Amino acid sequence: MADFKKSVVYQIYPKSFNDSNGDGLGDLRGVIEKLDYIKELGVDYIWMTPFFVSPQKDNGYDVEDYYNIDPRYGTMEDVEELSREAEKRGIRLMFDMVFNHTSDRNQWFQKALAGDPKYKDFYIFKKGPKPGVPPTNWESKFGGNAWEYVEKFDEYYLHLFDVSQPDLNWDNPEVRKEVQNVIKFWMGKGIKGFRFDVVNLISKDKFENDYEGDGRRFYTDGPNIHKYLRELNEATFGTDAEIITVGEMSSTTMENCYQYANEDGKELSMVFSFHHLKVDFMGNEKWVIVPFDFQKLKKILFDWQVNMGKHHAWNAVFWCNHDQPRVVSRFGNVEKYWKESAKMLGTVIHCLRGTPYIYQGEELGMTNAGFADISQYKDVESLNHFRILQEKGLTEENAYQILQIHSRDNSRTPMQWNSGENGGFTTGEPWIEVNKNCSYINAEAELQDEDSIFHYYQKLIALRKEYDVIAYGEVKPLDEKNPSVFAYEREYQGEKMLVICNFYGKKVTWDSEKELGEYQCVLSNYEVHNIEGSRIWLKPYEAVVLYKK
Ligand code: TEU
Repeated sequence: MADFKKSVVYQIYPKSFNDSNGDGLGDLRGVIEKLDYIKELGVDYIWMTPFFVSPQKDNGYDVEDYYNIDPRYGTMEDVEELSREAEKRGIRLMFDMVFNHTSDRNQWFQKALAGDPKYKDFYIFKKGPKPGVPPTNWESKFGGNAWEYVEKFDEYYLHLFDVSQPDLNWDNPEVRKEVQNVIKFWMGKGIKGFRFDVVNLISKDKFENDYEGDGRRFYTDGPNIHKYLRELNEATFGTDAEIITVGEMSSTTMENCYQYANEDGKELSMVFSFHHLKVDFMGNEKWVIVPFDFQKLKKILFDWQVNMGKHHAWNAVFWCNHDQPRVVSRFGNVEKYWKESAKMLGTVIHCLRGTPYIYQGEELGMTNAGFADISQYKDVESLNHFRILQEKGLTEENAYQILQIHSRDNSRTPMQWNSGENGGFTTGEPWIEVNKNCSYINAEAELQDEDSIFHYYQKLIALRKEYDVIAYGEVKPLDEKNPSVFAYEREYQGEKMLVICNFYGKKVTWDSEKELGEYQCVLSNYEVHNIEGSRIWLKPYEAVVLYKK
């Protein structure tokens, strides 16, 4: 069985990774060219975000054809070569399956719109209560009402995301069969990992107005969700013990995740949850500026760590992905302690209980784009909210300030390979601007520097392989209320690990309940440590990993 507890996953957003043909868009051959770089880092899996045929309204999360490759990314031969070349380097691929919705260009939806009843039932069409009023007041995750009117039927279809992403009707067994066929097809190509996009939204409950929220309580972790996941598991990936799976769980609960990612293996191997990344939101509202709440961050991460452990369920652990701002800009300090804080943040995540995910460029300490002109933004969610914020009365300047912090484009700027033109990403015109700081934040420079963030991530990954306590140990939060220190203990069969991290730029002393001299320091972002007895003097953003057997 694939030991996903000892594994680390590297996420590639192909559009922004490496362009092999100079058209300004990253592609599959570009990924093949960089496999040695990824191998050097030491990861086990590459999660590839969608590169299937798509009109690219949501950069591939709007799938037109699940069985073919978008020519902008390459060909089926390229996928096969990528898989072979990765395998040679001991790396496996994880493909991204978007099954909550399709693109409106998908032939199923086209047939539905043409009036074919079989395919109309693949989607969620409903009448409104009266003319001009949609079936419910639910909000789309990308802004606006979640229903689109189709005059021909005098009905609306549901789209929890963009209007071009109609939701599939999972209550229809034929939809579930079609989805199974897609997975079987990719299993047939030897793919050993799958990520399921917003998969906890597939079982919709009552179609009622939500007067307290945006509707999510009616479609999140819905009534048949566990049944549908078990069925999918049994019919497809569950037949191959080598396959690992991860479900993206939007606004989920821990109780549901105990089942989604239980070690009994009946549903998925692990889950992404996002509560710890809403600590700079106001409730569920992302389009505001509030400082991040460190106490909340710790509380959420520790609650999940401890409880998922108790219930024998497994987390994916992560700070970054293609929907999140860059973590060093978000929780670190780019101006003064860029390197120290990037390494500290990596330490906090990689020593936790769970499978760590690294998003391309995180291992270099890449930072937010900070775009200041709307023409630089490409993301559908950002473009919608730029308009919506101003409709709500905010000034253009305020709207920019919010986008600069929260836009998904912050993480979608091209990978910074070197200090040359376009950071070495393309010889053409990049589809989205390259961050100017590629002059000093880039892979070439970091590969040459022993003290770089890249080499630190390499050590974090190696540490997980070397010490069973990281992969299999229990987690005990330490000094939970401390205003600046993030500390925890791991324990497994007599092995102990202490992870002590200063989350801020001020020096701080930290007192342990243990004699620290008995431990050996196995990793830190500083060379010298100040430890005496049970006390440690932490420098700005210092992280230390101590070990004892
Ligand atoms: O993301 C789901 C998701 O919940 C986020 O898009 C989130 O709603 C948004 O960032 C809130 O601000 C997945 C994919 O990761 C994302 O890229 C897709 O756009 C989305 O699903 C639709 O497929």
